[in-house]
Amino acid sequence: IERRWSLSLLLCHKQIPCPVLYGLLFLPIVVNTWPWPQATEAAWDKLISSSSVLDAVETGCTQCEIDQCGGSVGFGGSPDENGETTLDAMIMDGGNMNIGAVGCVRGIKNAIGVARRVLENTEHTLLVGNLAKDFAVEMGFKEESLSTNHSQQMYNDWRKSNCQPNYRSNVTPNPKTSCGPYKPMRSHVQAEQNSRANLNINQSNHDTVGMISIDENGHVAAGTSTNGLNHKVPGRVGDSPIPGAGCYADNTVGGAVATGDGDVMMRFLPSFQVIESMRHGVSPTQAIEDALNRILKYYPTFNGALVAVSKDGYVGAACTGFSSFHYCVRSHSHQPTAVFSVKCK
Ligand code: SD4
Repeated sequence: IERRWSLSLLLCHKQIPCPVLYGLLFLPIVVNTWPWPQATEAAWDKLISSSSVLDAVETGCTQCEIDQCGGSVGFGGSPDENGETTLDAMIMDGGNMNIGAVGCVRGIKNAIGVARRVLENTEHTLLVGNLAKDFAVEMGFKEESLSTNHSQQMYNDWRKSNCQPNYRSNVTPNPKTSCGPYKPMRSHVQAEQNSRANLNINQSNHDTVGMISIDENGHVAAGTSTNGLNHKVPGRVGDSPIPGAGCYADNTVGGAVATGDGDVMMRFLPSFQVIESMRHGVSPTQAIEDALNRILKYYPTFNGALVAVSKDGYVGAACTGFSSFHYCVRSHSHQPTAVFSVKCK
């Protein structure tokens, strides 16, 4: 992709402004986090058949929810402290800056579908928990258990290992050795800044599908779907349904999506930062590196990755804390879907 960028720079000519040329070369395009090309292909097929970037993102993320991509998208993954799987998802229209999102939704498999209904059928942005489920049922989605034998087994194993690791701090009994129920400690002890390093958060236990789709006219949509973090505290909502954290889209700039330690990322809104840097002319890769560096100043052991696409279809990615990060690109010049890899800092 970097090579194509330089090539197209060479081809730019006074009579053909560069953005138009890049657009001709790269658009339409679908990009997503992690090596899940079946989701990319599903989104691409939808984009070509419907010309709708929102339909493409919804279809691609739905494919991952069905396939339980990486075990961390869709039903049957990341059981919380009670053994329940809950889902976060968001979809954003970069043409009108409309967003639909659901957080900690229970009992509905197609979280991105419900997010789309929040976008299309309400004036709201984010619905959560049981009441998001009620909304989904009202919209025609089926209520069903999100647990599987596998998620039940993960939960049983975690209980057997004294509920380790977990996300509690400053509680009694000691969360590093005991299961709950917990109560707050009387005297508050400042948690170590890098204590998240002990939580075993890594590539294998948290991957979000984040997807960006841009049509040939430069209409941008972005979306996310995830079941969050293993053994999260019940009620936890991650970065994925938070605008500017999990994803962001703006037709005048492009799209960005994030994956990684969402509790940290949602404190920084990295997807928003990336779009704003790109708005000022920074390349997608540099914009992502800047956003990750800002987080690393406060959380040196943080892990996360972003992939971003400019409105002309120029793709960049960067990551930290994992060994490498893979992402998928589908366009007329990447068929079938190409899986790219970047080494992390
Ligand atoms: C979260 N960011 O809920 C999500 C999970 C994830 O890779 O994996 N991201 O924190």
